[in-house]
Parts: sequence; structure tokens; C-alpha cells
Amino acid sequence: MARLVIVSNRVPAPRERGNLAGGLAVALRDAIRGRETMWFGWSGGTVGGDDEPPAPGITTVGQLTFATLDLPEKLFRGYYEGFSNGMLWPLLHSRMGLAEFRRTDLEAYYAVNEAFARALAPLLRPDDLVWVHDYQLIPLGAALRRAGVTARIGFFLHVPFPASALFLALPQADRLLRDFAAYDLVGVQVPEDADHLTESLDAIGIDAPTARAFPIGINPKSFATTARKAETGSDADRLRQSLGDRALIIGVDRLDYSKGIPHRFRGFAQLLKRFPEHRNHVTMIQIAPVSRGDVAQYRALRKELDELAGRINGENAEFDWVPLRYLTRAVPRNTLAGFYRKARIGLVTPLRDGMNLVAKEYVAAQEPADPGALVLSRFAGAAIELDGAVLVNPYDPDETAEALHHALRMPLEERQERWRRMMDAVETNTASAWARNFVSALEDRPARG
Ligand code: ADQ
Repeated sequence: MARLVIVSNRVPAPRERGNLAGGLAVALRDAIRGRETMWFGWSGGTVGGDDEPPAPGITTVGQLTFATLDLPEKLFRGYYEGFSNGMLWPLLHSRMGLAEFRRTDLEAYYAVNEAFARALAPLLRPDDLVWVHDYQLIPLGAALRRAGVTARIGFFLHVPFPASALFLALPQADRLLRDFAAYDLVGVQVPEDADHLTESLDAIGIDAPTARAFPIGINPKSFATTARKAETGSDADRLRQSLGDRALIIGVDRLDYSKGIPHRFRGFAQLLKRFPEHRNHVTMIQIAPVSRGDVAQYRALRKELDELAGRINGENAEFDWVPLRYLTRAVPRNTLAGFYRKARIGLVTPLRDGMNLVAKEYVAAQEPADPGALVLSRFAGAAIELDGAVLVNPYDPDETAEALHHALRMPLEERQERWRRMMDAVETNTASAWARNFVSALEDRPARG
């Protein structure tokens, strides 16, 4: 079996390497198991000056080798906070108004991708399968080819790809688009992203491999088990006691403007205003740990949410009921799973989202005999598979309010029927199926060497 080489900006932290606990590692766990694997990426550390970064640090845990690179501080900022998160993230989520382009950031982005390629190329063998992840590393494939790498290289974009009229507003968009041609396989979350990328490539006449949809999933069995166990834990118990017999609506996201959290708060406020029978009978909890706190747009979002949550509670609370509980603290994953199971409604309303795994986790956490309902944005990739959700346009708080009203009154039979349909989808497109499908599609590509 060919060796798998995973490349992502971040690699699992040393304490997670034994059991591969977080994020992408969970999704890739089954693809890695039983296969020689190398995982290459940024170490999380920076070095001063503009010098060439030191050689990658290499550690091996069983069949898995981690190779991590320190990056020069200034270059890292331009690459990560500047171009990746300040320009590409808003652009790819169709929020050009929030994007900030600086030529120096673009150059830092390319310089880091070149540094990654220089450090990685000597570690590669011709029969490796190289799998590059996400928008921070679009130019890596081309940089590896320039360094003489002939191995098969695939790329997966975790976030959406916007319509070409938008993407082509990016200065030097053609340079980035040309980089896609170096890959043997390009994967995106849903067919619409594939169409959009193809449209942009066609617009400037680039012959890159056709992008294909590989919708990412979760591991529903283990998530359901976690939720079942957590349901009887002390956190879930405290939550239950604090709610009394009120229904719970839950939102869980990174604090990110793509997630539509202010819109969601306004939708909840509209529910209380237009359907007052729910007042004092429903509580919403929003868990949104701060992310990318160094970027101005994220600080502005935090301020907006602080004000909005304060206003909604000020205007609606009773002396014995606070409608909205808003936490910017992180909550452990298994505690969250127990909360999902307790919640009557999962409220997931991104303005744009590649997939959105919270939606799938909410479904997997439900009790089959008495499942909650999912209210989901039609602009999340997950909406394509989860057609048993109550779909909303998150820009319209009234539509969200109506969906919540409908979901709160949904009869058991309808909840069961909708949940079964969603659970079937979550059980079909699991994380391991996703990784397996991508790796085998890459393996099927002809070798270049
Ligand atoms: P994210 O934007 O981070 O991911 P999402 O898919 O919802 O969004 O979440 C990823 C993971 O983070 C989930 O396992 C979730 O449970 C966890 N998470 C989210 N909020 C949390 C919180 N408040 N506390 C604890 N854990 C939390 C990007 C893309 C998505 C795409 C994924 C995977 O933006 O569209 O679905 O990658 O490809």
C-alpha cells in the first residue's frame, strides 16, 4: 500500500497524537489506520528574522510520522492572518466586503507555500499519495512540482468556492487558479463548489483536473455513544436542572462571521416577539468560543454579539427567565454531545459554510425514540444531504422565527421521520467513507513519474 502524506497548515498537537482527537485528525483516523502515513505542516511555532526556517522537526508515533516546520514570524502573519484569513476566507465565503488585500500578504502566502515545498520535497517518495488540505495551501502542489515531485498530489478544499464573478475580483486570481493545474485530483464539499471552481478556471482558459465533490462527514457511531454517555453526566444534569421544563435551542460554532450568529440571535428575538406563547417556555444557548481574535473583523463581530445578546435579554428576560445564554468559552466535545441530545432544536444558520459538521453531530446525538429537530441554513453544504431539516434562508430573521416556531411544535412522528432521513445520510457519508473515497480516487489517477 502506498504511503499517505497529509499536508495541512496545522498538524495534531503532540498531546493529541496518540489517539488523534481533534478536527481533521478525527476525519482522517480511519484512512491512516493500518497505513504508513506522514503528516506535514506548520509546527505552531515561529522564529525571528526572515531567514530560511530550520529543517522540519520529525517525530514518529507507531506508523505515523509527524514532520513540522517553524515559520519566520513576519512571513507567517502575512500568510496566515493576512492572506489566508484576511483575504481568502471572506472571499471564499462570498463576503468580499470583509476582505482586505495587501500585495505583501500575497507574497508571504506564496513564500510560505514555497518554504513548505522546499522542506517537504526531499521527504517524498515517487509512489507516495500526497493529500494537501485547504485554502492556506492552494499553491503547494505547483511549488512541489517545481521542486521536482512526480508523486500523485490531491487537494481538498474544506470551505466553499464562490461564483466566478466574485472569485475573479481577487487580485492575481489567475495565478492562484493556475496552481490548481498541478494537482491530480481536486476535491470540494458539494457539486456547486465544483461548478464554481470549473467556471473560474474556464473563464481564464486553464486546463486543471475537474473538481469533484467529496462531502465530508463525521463518525456517527462514536458521536452517538459519546452523547448517550454524556447525557447522564454532571454537566448535562446541571443544564437540565437549570432549564426546568423549558425547551432548549442550541447553537454551537467558532465565533466566525460566516456562521451567521447575529442573524440567528435576531431570528430568536423574532420568535419571542411574533410567537409570544414560547416566552418563558424556551431557552436558547449559544456556545461560540473566540477564534482568530487577532483579526479586526472578528473583534467587531464579538462586540456586535455582546451588544445584541445584552439587548435581547434586556428586552425579553423575566425575573425568573433569561432567554439567551451566550458563552464565548470553549466547552469540551463530550459535554457538547450531551447538550445536543438534550436540545429540542439544533439551530445551525451559517450564511455560507463548506459543510458544517455541527449539523451532522447534532443529528447523530439525538435519541431515536424522541429526536430533536434541526433548523438549518440552506447555504450550508450539509443542507444538500440533510433534507429532513427545516431549511431556512438565514438572512431573514422572520423565516428563522417561523422555522423555530414550526420545529418547537413539531409532532413526534414528524420529528422521527425527519430524523431518520437525516441519520441515514449521516451514516452513509461518514468521515471514514470521505477519506477512503478521496484517497482511492487519487490512487486511481495515472502516475506522472
Ligand atoms: P469549521 O468552520 O470549523 O470547519 P464545522 O464544520 O462546523 O466548522 O466544525 C468543525 C468541528 O469543530 C466540529 O467537529 C465541531 O463540533 C467543532 N466545533 C465547532 N464549534 C465548536 C465549539 N463552540 N466548541 C467545541 N467544538 C466546536 C471547516 C469548514 C466547514 C467544514 C469543516 C470540515 O468551515 O464548512 O464542515 O471545515 O471540512
